Amino acid sequence: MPQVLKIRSLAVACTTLDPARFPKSPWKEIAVSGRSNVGKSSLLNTLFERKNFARISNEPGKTRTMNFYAVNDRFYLVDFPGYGFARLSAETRKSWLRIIDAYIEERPALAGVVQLVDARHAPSEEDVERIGHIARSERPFIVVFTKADKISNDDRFRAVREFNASVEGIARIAPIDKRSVGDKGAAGGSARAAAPALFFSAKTGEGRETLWRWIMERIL
Ligand SMILES: Nc1nc2c(ncn2[C@@H]2O[C@H](COP(=O)(O)OP(=O)(O)O)[C@@H](O)[C@H]2O)c(=O)[nH]1
Ligand SMILES: [Mg+2]
Repeated sequence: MPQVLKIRSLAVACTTLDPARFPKSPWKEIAVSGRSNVGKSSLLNTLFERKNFARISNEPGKTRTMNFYAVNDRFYLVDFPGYGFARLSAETRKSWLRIIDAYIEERPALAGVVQLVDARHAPSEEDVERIGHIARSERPFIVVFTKADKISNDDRFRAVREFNASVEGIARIAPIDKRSVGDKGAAGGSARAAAPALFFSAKTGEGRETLWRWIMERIL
């Protein structure tokens, strides 16, 4: 099993929404998707062990481009614009989604998608829409419940249950590390088809190693 990644080099390779300017290198890419304020920048900084590499902000909607982060001169983590930001015009939102959806469907280098949802809340309509699109694309994906330090263990059962209820018929998840949620958290029956999920905290570092492991398996 791949080991947790040691970050030797980290660079912003490209920030753009123009597909013509996406990197031309043959490196694989892992995309990170989630609504504004879900904790995407905090998660990236935790993965990178940097205080403020990806920008953390209380003002949602800051990330307006796709940011390609070159890791160890070997692969890219691709930071999508956060969605669900009310102040965005319908026009802007539509054009973002067109670009992101095309990227998910067509980008040869894309090796997996990390979809973030807030552990405290049921997925939003837009979360469900995004997850549906990712699932239909048949890309490997993982669901990461963010801000896990803010919920109790019992609430983890609820989060997984509620998530699966919200995406029923579209996708299904089962926690990777059953120890963190107990056996009840894992879907029984046709568990083979379930996408992996994990709980993550930028505060405690929970989930960091498991997420790196999943990423490394995709890019090897
Ligand atoms: N308690 C806690 N707060 C978090 C965590 N991750 C993010 N936050 C807070 O949630 C807010 C939004 O985080 P940010 O990373 O900027 O979200 P983004 O808009 O998705 O990039 C900030 O106030 C963060 O401090 C976490 O794991 N635990
Ligand atoms: Mg951000």
